[in-house]
Amino acid sequence: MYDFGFVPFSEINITDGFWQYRQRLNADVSIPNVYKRFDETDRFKAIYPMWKAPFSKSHIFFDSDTAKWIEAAAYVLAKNRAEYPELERLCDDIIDRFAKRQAPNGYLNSFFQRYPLAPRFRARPLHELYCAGHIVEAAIAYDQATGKDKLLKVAKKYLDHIEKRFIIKQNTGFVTPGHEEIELALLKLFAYTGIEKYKKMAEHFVEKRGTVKERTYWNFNDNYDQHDKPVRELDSAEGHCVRAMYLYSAMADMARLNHDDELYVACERLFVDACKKSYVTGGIGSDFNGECFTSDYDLPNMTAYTESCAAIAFLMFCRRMQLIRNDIRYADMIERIMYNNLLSAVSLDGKAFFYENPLEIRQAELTRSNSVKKRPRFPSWERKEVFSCSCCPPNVNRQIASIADVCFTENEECLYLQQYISCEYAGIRVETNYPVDGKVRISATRIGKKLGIRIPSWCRDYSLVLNGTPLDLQSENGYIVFDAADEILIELELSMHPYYVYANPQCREDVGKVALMRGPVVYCMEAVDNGCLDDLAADMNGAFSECASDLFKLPVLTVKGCKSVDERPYSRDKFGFEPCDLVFIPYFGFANRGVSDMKVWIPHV
Ligand code: FUB
Ligand code: ZN
Repeated sequence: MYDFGFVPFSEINITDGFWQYRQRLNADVSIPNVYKRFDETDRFKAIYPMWKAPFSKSHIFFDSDTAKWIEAAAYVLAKNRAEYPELERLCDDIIDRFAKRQAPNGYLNSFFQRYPLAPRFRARPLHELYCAGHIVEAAIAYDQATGKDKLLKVAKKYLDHIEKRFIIKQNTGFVTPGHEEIELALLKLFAYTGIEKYKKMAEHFVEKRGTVKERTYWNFNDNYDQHDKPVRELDSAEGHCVRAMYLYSAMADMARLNHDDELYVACERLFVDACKKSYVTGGIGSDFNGECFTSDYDLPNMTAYTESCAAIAFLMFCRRMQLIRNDIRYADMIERIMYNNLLSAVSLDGKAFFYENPLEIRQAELTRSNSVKKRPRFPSWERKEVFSCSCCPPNVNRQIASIADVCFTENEECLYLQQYISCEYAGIRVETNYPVDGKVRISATRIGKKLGIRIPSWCRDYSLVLNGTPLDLQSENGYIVFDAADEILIELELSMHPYYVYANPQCREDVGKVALMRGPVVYCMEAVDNGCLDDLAADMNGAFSECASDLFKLPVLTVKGCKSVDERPYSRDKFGFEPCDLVFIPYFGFANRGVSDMKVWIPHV
């Protein structure tokens, strides 16, 4: 426990394969495109004082969008600085604006500074500390990538001001932020600088939470922003999902840094509960109202909220948990998120984003009621390049740019390979086309410790060859550990045969249905390939066939299924079906060929 080191993406070279392609698309298309959309929507002008850009729009969390964009760009620069001078120029320009905008006392928030009479740090729901946290994260990333510390100086000065107002003088209108984020950012800054003060500030914000009566939103319960009880007493994942997961991430970091069992146990409880509230795609947040968790196993498909930021935040929490204990559940959840909800958030051309990631689209639902007012609310069925609340696009950008953060964890005895991405790190070379196929070649050159490899929980069938000799080894708690004192070559093959998964019977909408998966990737059916989806069912004994797809970069699956051809609504006899072929595509690729009905969970015979 507690002895795992974080292996940052900056020390790992992604050399090939699925994620190299995704990272290129992110750096070459997505990040520049998000910049353009943010520029058009005044996010960068908003940093100027009013006299310089009098008609520009402004918003309480524009600064967080901008900071996340800088962070994403910095991650690209960290690996390929020479190739992206324009990204660096754009970052420098925005950073200069932030530096000029900062008040002499250190305060920095473009929205509040536009309105000199707007009271600062008076209203808990207004995201000032949330924006500050994102500026801190961006500052660390940019300093690390370029050695330029202008934003870091700005961030530190702002934190001095925050410390003075919230901790020393305590003259603010609230004690803890209405939207968590600054806590994990402070801990990151502590890790980066070693300056104890930042850890203390993080601990202050985390431990005070739920111990003082604070003004909250009039229309939400106190658990909406996790201040209904002290964090150590939290026993279920509640409220706004992004807020919750950012808080849990900070709690996990604190537990690790302080070897704090009580806090870890609270985090573990929250992890277990969040899993019961998570979709097969790794998405969380079943309800649009409050972007919140609901109850265990309440996972509606068409109205799933599953905000992209929430899945990313869940991944962030799991990544921190696996630094405390090498438990396969954390790595499994990371993998579930990274190949499903994370990737569905961005279009295959890299330009557009989903805020919500539904698991079913049925356009006829819109006309079920004659009354426009009574129609249920559905997520958008098309990705968009920008949103008025555009938190998700730069979050997706920064997560993809730093995806190699999830590859390894290590302690003194063992280096664990957690996710299969073609890469090199400290004497280890991983070569794979995963998840296109399941072959992984891992060579280790005297790494000076053991090497553990993860056998994902979805995998029931794998083969192993060590230095040319086939081995029949069972994984222990999901890992196989090798002595790597000498040079070793491991050839692992995970079976990529497609398989069906069932939902817990308490997932009411999925009773009698299955979802198709191949490796870690969830598949779905779209009407554009299958026609009307309502009368189709999976034949559990049917064969599968695969066809490579340049669009999805993963195979399209054709599965033997069946189609109901009976028009009667009911019958005393079982309904008959005719055999047919069902076409499945990777879930992350849905809605890339126009709006189409779509299903992840399908009935089966
Ligand atoms: O409030 C800031 C961000 O916008 C949240 O994290 C998202 O859920 C969205 O509400
Ligand atoms: Zn978001």
